[in-house]
Amino acid sequence: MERTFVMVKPDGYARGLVGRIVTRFEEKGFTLVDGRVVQLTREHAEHHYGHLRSKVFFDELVDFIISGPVFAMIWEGKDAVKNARALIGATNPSEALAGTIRGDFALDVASNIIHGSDSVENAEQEIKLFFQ
Ligand code: IDP
Ligand code: MG
Repeated sequence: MERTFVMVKPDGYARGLVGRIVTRFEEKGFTLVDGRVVQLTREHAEHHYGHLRSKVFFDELVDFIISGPVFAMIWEGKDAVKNARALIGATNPSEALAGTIRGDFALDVASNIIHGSDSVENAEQEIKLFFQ
C-alpha cells in the first residue's frame, strides 16, 4: 500500500476544518497512519516549498505557512499520492471542481487550505521531515 503526506494549512486549521477534511479521506477509503499538530519553522517551510523559491509569491507563501499551526497527516491507500491529489482538487480553488476539498472549502490560491504530496518520492521525503 502506498503512503502520502497531507497537511491542513494554517487557514484550514484556524477555520476548524481538520475534522471535516479527515472525514473526507476516511470516506474515500484511505487509512490514517499518523497525524499531529505542527508549528513549522521558517527553515522547514523554505525547504518544503524549495521548488517554488524563484516565484514572486515565495516569501508570502512561507510567511503564510508559518503563520499558525498546521495538521500534518500520513494517509495510506491504493495509489495514495494520485488519489489524495484528486480528492484535494486543483491548486487554484477557482478552478477546483465542486466535490473536491479545495473546490468546496476555499476561494483563493494563496489560502487553499490543504497540501498533498505530488510524487511518491516527495511523499517519502515529507513524511520523514514531519514525522521523524
Ligand atoms: P499544490 O499545492 O497544488 O501542489 P504547488 O504548485 O506545489 O501547488 O504550489 C504550492 C502552493 O503555493 C499552493 O498550494 C498555493 O498555496 C501556493 N501558490 C501557488 N501558486 C500561487 C500563486 O500564484 N499565488 C500565491 N500562492 C500560490
Ligand atoms: Mg505542490
